[in-house]
Amino acid sequence: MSTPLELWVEEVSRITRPKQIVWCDGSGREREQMVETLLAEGRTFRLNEQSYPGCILNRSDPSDVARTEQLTFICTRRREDAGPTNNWMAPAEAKDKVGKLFAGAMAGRTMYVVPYLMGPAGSPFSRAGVEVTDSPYVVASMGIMARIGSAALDQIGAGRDFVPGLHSLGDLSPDRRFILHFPEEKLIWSVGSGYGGNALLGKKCFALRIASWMAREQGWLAEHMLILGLEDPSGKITYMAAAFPSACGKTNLAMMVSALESSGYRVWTVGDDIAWLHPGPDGYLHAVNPEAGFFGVAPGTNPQTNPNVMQALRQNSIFTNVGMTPSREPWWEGNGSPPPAGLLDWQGRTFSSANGPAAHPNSRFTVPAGQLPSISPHWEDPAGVPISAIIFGGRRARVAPLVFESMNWQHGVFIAATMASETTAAQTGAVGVTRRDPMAMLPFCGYHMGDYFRHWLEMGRSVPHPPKIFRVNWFRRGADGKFLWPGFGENVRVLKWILERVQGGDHATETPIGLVPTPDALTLDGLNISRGAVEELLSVDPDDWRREAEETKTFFAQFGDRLPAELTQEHAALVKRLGMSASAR
Ligand code: OXD
Ligand code: MN
Repeated sequence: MSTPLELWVEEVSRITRPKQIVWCDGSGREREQMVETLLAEGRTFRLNEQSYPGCILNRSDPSDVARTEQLTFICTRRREDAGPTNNWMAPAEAKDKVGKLFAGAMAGRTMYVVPYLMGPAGSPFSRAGVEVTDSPYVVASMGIMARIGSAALDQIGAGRDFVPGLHSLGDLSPDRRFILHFPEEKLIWSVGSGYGGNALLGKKCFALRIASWMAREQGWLAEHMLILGLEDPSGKITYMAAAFPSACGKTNLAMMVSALESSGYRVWTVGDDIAWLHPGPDGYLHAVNPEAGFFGVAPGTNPQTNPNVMQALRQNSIFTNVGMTPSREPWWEGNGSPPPAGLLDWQGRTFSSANGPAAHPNSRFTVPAGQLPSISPHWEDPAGVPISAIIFGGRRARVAPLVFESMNWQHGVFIAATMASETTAAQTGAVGVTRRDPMAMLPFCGYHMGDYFRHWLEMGRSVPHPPKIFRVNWFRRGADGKFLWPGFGENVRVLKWILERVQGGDHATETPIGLVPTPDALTLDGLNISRGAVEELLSVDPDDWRREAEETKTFFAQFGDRLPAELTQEHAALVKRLGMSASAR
């Protein structure tokens, strides 16, 4: 008798009509076959076998280079369950409309069946998915980003406990591109894009949008967060999770070489993009990284900003939409070396600045996590790591201080729900526009954001030792327009203050928005920064925050009666602390 998985694959192949079906096992031989197929297609190249062994470079279709939020839908029976921040389509309409695009879409192509596990093998927190795709690039990338083959099949067995995901490149036209999520039946459909976040269905589609829905049903959290361990001079490691919008430095923060390493502070990487947080038997939230690789933004990555990943990406990695040097090495803006003569840009043209940058601003590296020098010995711990602090951060040129701490969990949920950030090239659309991005989950929450806030409030009440909640901003600029804070490895100085707060240290001043470090609380030895800059970084301007409070009120209004009363109370309390007049409210 056929298993539910076999039946689904059969059903899908009846619709898409591929010339053949290949079940993937994640072996080295299979990877080699994928590379050979990609090379034959002409948009992929092997890189220098001496300096980048096992690495390839892929050039995507120029119209398919980033997540397309406007083409991403949550398909719930009731529109209000998707909420005002998601695009919505009724499931029947979606299946009818997009089903037509899948009909015969794989004719003449191979259909790959990729069983994958999100999370460490043997962990009660891990979940299985199966992606059916006609893209060998997706198979090769999934082989890095997830655990594919037997690890997943062993978990699925003859059962139906897996998230099916159907993906086809279609004709790659943005006019026929849809990324659809059916959270009620835990199903994903994606057509018309081969780009990572649209096409590697284990990542944003499953591990965030579908998983956030599952997490609410089952009492856990699926979040757009890195996970790191901060080792202190006693050798103790304290784990923190941090949410930042796309392309705001999660990868660099998670992999940081600490500026305070000589005094015993060291950072260990558990994950760089997604955290699944479950209440553990010890009363702490425990985090696992569901992924097995890093899909990071290349431009700006160099031996100073991220030496660990620069080492990791020298083998078995995939580079997408970067430039290529005459010696077949990958090249991107801000990699620490000047563009060599004969450089090809991301579209394969001889590089000329008149055509724009050599590497697309959202070009990426895809690297196996186990290759990272800073990878934590616990990154695949089936029990996850206990989280003591959650950090939320955005990219704000003004207003938000370098760091502040919430007064308690409820206030923490409020400061996370009201965070804003300037947009980046990770999504199609204007760059640099400030938008509210609650918990950095605006593009990834698979249900009504008001219900999501409520779930967060409930999670804090249900765990005996909820993490302390902080907000950071590495991107504040001075009057001269320059960044006030050096960032990167120096960010450990902020993590150290957070660690001290977790350990009960009292170097904090109360302000209307939360607790800010006292001027001498940050360890700044060896850093060339003026006292004035530090004061500016930590300053809280009530006028700015009054404007923030007004904007937040408008932002919250869209959630109607699904906005938890606790957040309205927090807003009112902030307004009071800021001493706003009734008319300004
Ligand atoms: C990502 C993103 O690729 O957030 O991680 O866009
Ligand atoms: Mn991300």
